[in-house]
Amino acid sequence: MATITRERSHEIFTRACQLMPGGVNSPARAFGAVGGEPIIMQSASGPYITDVDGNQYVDYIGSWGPMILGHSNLAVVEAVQKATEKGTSFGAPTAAENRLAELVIEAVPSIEKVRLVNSGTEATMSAIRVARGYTGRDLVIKFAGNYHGHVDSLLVSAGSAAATLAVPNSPGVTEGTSKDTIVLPYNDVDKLTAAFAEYAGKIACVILEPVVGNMGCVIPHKQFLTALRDLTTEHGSVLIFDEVMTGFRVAYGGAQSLYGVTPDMTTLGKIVGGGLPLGAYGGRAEIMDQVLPAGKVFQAGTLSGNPIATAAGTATLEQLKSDPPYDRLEKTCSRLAEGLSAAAKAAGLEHCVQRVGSMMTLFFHPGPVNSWDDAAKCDTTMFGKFFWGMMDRGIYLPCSQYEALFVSAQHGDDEITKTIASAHEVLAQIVA
Ligand code: KE4
Repeated sequence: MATITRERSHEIFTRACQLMPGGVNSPARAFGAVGGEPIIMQSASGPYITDVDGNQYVDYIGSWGPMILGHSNLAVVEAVQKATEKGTSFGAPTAAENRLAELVIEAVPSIEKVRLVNSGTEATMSAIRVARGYTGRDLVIKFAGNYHGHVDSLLVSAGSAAATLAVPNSPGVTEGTSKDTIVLPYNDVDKLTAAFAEYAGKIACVILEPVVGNMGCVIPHKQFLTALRDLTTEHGSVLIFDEVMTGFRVAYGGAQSLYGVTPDMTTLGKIVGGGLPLGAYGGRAEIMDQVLPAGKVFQAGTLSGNPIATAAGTATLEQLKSDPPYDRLEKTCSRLAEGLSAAAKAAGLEHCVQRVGSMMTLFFHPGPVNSWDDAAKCDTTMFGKFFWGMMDRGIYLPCSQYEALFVSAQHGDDEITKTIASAHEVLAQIVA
């Protein structure tokens, strides 16, 4: 195996640490969970990403989800170029926003009206405010190991980077903000039922990842989704599916169309923006008509519905709609899941692989992983060794046991074969 050198990356990262906290603009990419330095990337195409030292990797992060079509998708690049030539931001309504809104409303069962914003965090923060405004209630239920962006009231036992940093409540989140948030175990119907009994009439909304990506890939039990829908309906609370990661990922209509459970509101991000800064939240018209200026719930944004971001999102959704990659992804990803499991089995390692469509996780835990309590027992040291062994063989996995990996429509047989072969080599070496 040729030795990979990363001098240029080290140089740039050293400088970055003098300029930006931890040298990064988001902790998830800081490699905190796997040790070592993050690698400075410079370009990406199809299933590949290339670092500043010229090393190429099969990319399973895909910008943490948006790149389902693969990097530098021609139609997306051309749409962005064309839009840019007309100007980059107007701060005025455009027909392009109508087009993206139509695609979202047509695709997502729960959405009758939608508001475009600039990130998944903005989408979830806004959806909670609207749910509180619509119900006149304060309390929010979320689930341990679920991450919904850096919303103050939800940074309580968040998953993703916060979970990795083992910081249940981020400094700076006040008691006042977190006192209205109830944190329950995912997939626990009894605890959910008990919470509704205890706080009857006070719960504004329940927000969850309908397939969790932020404690690794954790799959909802059917009875959990049914209980969520029944209890929120019975108690007049708003059910919010945070589909920032699962939207257009696990199915074109998201997890709600895959499982046939329709929430009252949905938040979107990542794929809906085609890799540019764009999020969205939507739901039943009677709820969304509470949003200013139709209603009184305030929410605003200078760059909301930005013409370049909407161009990238529209080009992405139009491709997913006209040539859905989901059957192909199902075949590619089941082969990858089986291959990773076979490699861990051959090395005699306790493990399980959990997958929904083209998002999956190899857990170093005997499984099943149904909640944060299970996920917290994973062998994260083993994951760190696995991560770097794969990295040095040109396979770029998510840099935490508590992140899902993503496969794009551009990942072909060669990439999957190389990944599985590398996993066999790396895990055999670790246990030798
Ligand atoms: P953004 O604000 O990062 O666009 O979206 C927040 C968010 C909301 N909901 C879910 C289910 C999410 O997964 C996310 C963001 N996901 C992380 C990765 N697990 C983004 C990576 C990062 O923070 O750098």
